Amino acid sequence: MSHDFSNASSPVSGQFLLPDQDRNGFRLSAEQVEHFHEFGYVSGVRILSDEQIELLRNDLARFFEPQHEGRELWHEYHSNESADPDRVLFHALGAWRIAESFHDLLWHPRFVVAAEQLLEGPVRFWHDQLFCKPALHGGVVAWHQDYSYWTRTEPMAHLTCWIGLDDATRDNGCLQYIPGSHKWTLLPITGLAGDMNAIEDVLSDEQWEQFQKPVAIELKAGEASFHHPLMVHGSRENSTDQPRRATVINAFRDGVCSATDQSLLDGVPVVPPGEKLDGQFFPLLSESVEQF
Ligand SMILES: O=C(O)CCC(=O)C(=O)O
Repeated sequence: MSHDFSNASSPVSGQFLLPDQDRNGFRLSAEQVEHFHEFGYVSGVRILSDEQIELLRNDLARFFEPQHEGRELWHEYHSNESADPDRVLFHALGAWRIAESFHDLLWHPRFVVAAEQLLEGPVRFWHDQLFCKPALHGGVVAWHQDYSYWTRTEPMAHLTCWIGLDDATRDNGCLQYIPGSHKWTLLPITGLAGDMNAIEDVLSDEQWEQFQKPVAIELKAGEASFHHPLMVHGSRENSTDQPRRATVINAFRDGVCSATDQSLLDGVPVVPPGEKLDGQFFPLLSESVEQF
């Protein structure tokens, strides 16, 4: 059995920690928080140093090898989530269990401090995701709202933090948002890979109008974009000669509960409906609950 880093509910190395006195320096400005509430996202937030990007990229490279150590620990692993071999979307959940770097990243104070502000409370881990598009034949991520995949947890008090491991540009398929769509109601699931525009079938006329004005979130490697669980987002193909790799942290405010009698993620024991999510698979990322 491989080493499972989910047994550690705090960082195991010093690679992603920063001196305590710096914590306040990582706070988002009032304007950034206001932007998040008004438009549903805040982007261009620096999280990783060059050394940290390199650590994560090295571990990520291992995950692409079919026989890699720890492969039985993934909650989900799709070497290509699309059905088209010429449009590849690597998508996997559970990297934090397999590599020290992806585990310790979750407690990165630059992420945690911003997440506490946006969630207005202590932050707990939900799950991580890798979204990688290879050079030349990288596939799309279809327009979707994250919470449409998460209704098995409630109340909705969730947050997504997308962190680039490469520069993300319009050309290589950066994230795109429909600003203000976080104020829409919950839409049904219409797919994550393959047909980028499948969501169009479920939009009202008013939503369709707004849908015509996406914004492209171009970021430098190591920068992040945070978005609301109802934000409609997606990304286009990568036809450039460089990969577009990203890691995503999904979190929620402490207190979110299970809303299902099924396992929440492959390999995770059932949490009965109504019971708070905590323990091995949903660690607290904030220093304490009492600080709030
Ligand atoms: O990486 C992408 O292009 C899409 C990411 C995404 O859908 C998400 O973070 O929820």
